[in-house]
Amino acid sequence: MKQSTLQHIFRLGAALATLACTAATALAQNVEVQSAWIRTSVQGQKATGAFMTLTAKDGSRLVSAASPVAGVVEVHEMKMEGDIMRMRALPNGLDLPAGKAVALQPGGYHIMLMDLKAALPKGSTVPMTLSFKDAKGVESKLELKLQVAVSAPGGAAGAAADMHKH
Ligand SMILES: [Cu+2]
Repeated sequence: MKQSTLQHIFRLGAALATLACTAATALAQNVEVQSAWIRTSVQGQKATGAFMTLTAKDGSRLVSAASPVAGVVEVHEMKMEGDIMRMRALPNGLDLPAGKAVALQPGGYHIMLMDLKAALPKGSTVPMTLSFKDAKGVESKLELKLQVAVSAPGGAAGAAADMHKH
């Protein structure tokens, strides 16, 4: 009897530790962002793209993005339809399987910024908020500062492309 009570306490302790751990993860961010950048735009240009590699430890979904520099921000995919490269907004967001690096890069998934309010000069930074939803429907946000660049910094796009070879 005494033994089983002890076990019970141990189990409860373990359950509490798990809970505490989950909460810490949510606060510390489940999703890691690497090689983030946004393409430069000139005065009068209405749209540009933001690119990065996202890795969700526990699996998640990028459901939306927002930035003060653009009136509309959407998560897009780009793919060939016949000879034509087309892009479209992902209606359910971008799936981030647990532990898998998902590359957003020119020619593939990207974050589309439209209705740009000003030119984005090279070397400046752009704030962006990413919104994620995990498998349980719990939402979390991530604030980023994206480097404005002409192309992917440090050959990061090449590395990301290698990871996606099948
Ligand atoms: Cu697009």
